[in-house]
Amino acid sequence: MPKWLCQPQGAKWGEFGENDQIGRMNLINPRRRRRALAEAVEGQVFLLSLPLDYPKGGIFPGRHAPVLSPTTARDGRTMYDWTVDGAIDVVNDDRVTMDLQYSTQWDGLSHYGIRFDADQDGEAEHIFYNGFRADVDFVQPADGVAPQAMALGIENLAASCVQGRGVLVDIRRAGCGSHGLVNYEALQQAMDEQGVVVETGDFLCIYTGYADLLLRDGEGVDPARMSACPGLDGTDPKLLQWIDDSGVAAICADNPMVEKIDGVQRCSDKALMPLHEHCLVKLGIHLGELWWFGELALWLAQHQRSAFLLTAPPLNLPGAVGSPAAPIATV
Ligand code: UVW
Repeated sequence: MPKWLCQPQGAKWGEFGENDQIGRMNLINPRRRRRALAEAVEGQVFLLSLPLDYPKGGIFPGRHAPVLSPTTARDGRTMYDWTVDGAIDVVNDDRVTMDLQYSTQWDGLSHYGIRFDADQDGEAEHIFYNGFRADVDFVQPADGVAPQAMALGIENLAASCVQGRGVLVDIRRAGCGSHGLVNYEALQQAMDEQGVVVETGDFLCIYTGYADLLLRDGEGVDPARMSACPGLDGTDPKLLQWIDDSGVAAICADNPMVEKIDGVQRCSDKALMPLHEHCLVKLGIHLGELWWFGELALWLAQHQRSAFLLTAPPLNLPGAVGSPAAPIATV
C-alpha cells in the first residue's frame, strides 16, 4: 500500500523514489562533486562551526549546552588521568550530554513535519518528507523508551557524505522592514550585487551576521540585538518557488532557523515555519543552522569569489533527527 494518496501542494514526494530518505542530497552526483572540488584552488580551509558551547547567555532556554563528564573505567575508577600500576599510560575519556541542535547543526528530514491528511481518511496525520509518518516511522518517547526516527534519521544524511559546492550570499544588509525579512527580491539583489550564481546541487549558505554576534558578545548576548539580524521570509511565495527552481541541495545559515518568523504576517492553520515546511517536508532540502561564516565571508569578498568546496557531514547517529556539525569550506 502506498504511504500516501495525496501530497501537500508544491511537494515533490516520490521525485527520488518512494522510499527516498535524503531528498535533494540525491542531486550531488560525482560530476557535481568534481565541479565542487574544482573550487578548492588555494587549499585554504575555514571551519564553519561555532564552538559547540555557543550560544552563551541562555538565549535558547529550551535547548541545553553540552556538558562534559568523565566515563568510568572497568575498574570502577573515573577515567580521567587514569593510570594502571606497572604501565606508563595516562588516559582521559569523556562523555557529553548535549542537545543535538544546540549549536552548529543539521536539521534532519525527520526534525520537522506537518499535520496533513495524506491518506485521505478525513484526519490529518503527522507527516514528514516523502510521506513518512510519526505513528508508523518513529518510536515516540515514553517512560523507559527512547525516541527514534526509524525513517529519515540523520544517519541517512551522514551516509551521503555531504560534500559539494557551497555558495555564500551575504544578506547582512539585505533585510527589508523593521524585522529584517529577506524576500525573493532582496535575496536576488544581494546575489546579483555579489555575483552569486546558484547551480543545481549547491549548498546555499546565507550569511546574516548572527553567529558573529554570538561569538563577539558571548555571555553578554543581547536578544533584542539578535532579533534585528536578517533572515529569509518563508511566507514569500516567490522565494519558495525560487528555492524549488534553483535546485539547491540544502540551505545553511548562521542564524537559528534560516527563516525568520517574528514580524511575519501568518494565516491561521498554516505552518509557523513555512520555509521549514517547504524545504524539509515538501522538497527534502536539509537545513543547516547556526553555522559560522565570518572568516570565510571576508576571504571570499576579498577575492571576489562566492563558491567553495563544502564538506559537512553530520554525526552518523542512527535514529537522531538532527546533528551537530563541523562543516569545512575549502577555497
Ligand atoms: C525548530 O525549533 C522547530 O526548528 P529549528 O531547529 O530548525 O530552529
